[in-house]
Amino acid sequence: MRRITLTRFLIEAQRQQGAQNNDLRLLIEVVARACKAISVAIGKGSLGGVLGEAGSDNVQGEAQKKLDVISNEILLEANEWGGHLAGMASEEMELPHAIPSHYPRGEYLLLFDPLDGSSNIDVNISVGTIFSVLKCADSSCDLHDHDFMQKGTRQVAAGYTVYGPSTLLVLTLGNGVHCFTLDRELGSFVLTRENLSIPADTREFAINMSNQRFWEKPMQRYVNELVAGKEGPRGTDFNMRWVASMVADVHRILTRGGIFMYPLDSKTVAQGGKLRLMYEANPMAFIVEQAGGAATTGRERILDLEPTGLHQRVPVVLGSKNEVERVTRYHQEGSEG
Ligand code: FDP
Repeated sequence: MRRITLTRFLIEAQRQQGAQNNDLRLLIEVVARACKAISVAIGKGSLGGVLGEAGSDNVQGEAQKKLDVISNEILLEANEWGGHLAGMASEEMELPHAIPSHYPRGEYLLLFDPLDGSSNIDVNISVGTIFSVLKCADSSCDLHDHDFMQKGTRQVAAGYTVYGPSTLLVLTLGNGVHCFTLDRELGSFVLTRENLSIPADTREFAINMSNQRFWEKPMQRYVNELVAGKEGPRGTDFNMRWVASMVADVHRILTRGGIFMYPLDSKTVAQGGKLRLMYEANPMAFIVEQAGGAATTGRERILDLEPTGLHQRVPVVLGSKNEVERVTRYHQEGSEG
């Protein structure tokens, strides 16, 4: 079997596009290398002394796990010195992280959620890293939040890793979505699925049902119809899955279809939703659209949102196109009625 490593894949993609962007290739390789180190730390579990609380809160006021802090540091350290970045921003840091002045600066911006689903880490359930790559309009001056606050359509690359039974890297450079599996013995990511495609129809949905009473009416209507199954207006039974790690739930959707929803609810409405736009919703929306799916807030396309804050939160509805369109239609009908 022909083994295509991530490096070979990136070089060949670069050649096909006729572009010589070595910095973008270096960036993706460095992120992938950092994710290998995170995968090793997670894999050690209790033996590595990495489980449990760090004893601090992040910018969102959420308790940080030791592995949140470790993963953040691994990504920062790996990406600082290569000369490919103008700066980084992370869920775990209130302010952007500038490249130290003794290193060269490049034209890219890297945003990441270093350990998504971290409430699952202590129970040995899949977690992941999500990242988004943008270009910096002006890499010569000091970085501010607004340098990162670009629409999702301006992403040049996005990806996530899943640290599960195997470690996977799912990547888009704006030309389809491709999946690499970490060969743990050789330490390299190997292409295992090309051009992932999300079926337009599905009978599987993912949502935290315990929030049902807090949702808006259009979401109540949509989920009630799914739960009513064969006897309801949809005339068919639906199945539900909720891992509570966005990376794992989204990866299932990229593998076999489905719809993932973290809608607006009365508990999170004041902050705009639960999930973060810049390093969760935008990269996942880019990936999902590149695989033929759709991603909205229930009202608007996620990639078209004009960011209002580096750590902004938004409602998220993504996955199989026909279901996402139905949810969005119910919201539009709801606001008309
Ligand atoms: P976590 O807080 O554990 O990092 O990013 C937020 C997130 O996980 C998503 O990965 C996940 O889909 C969601 O929150 C889980 O939310 P619930 O706790 O409401 O189930």
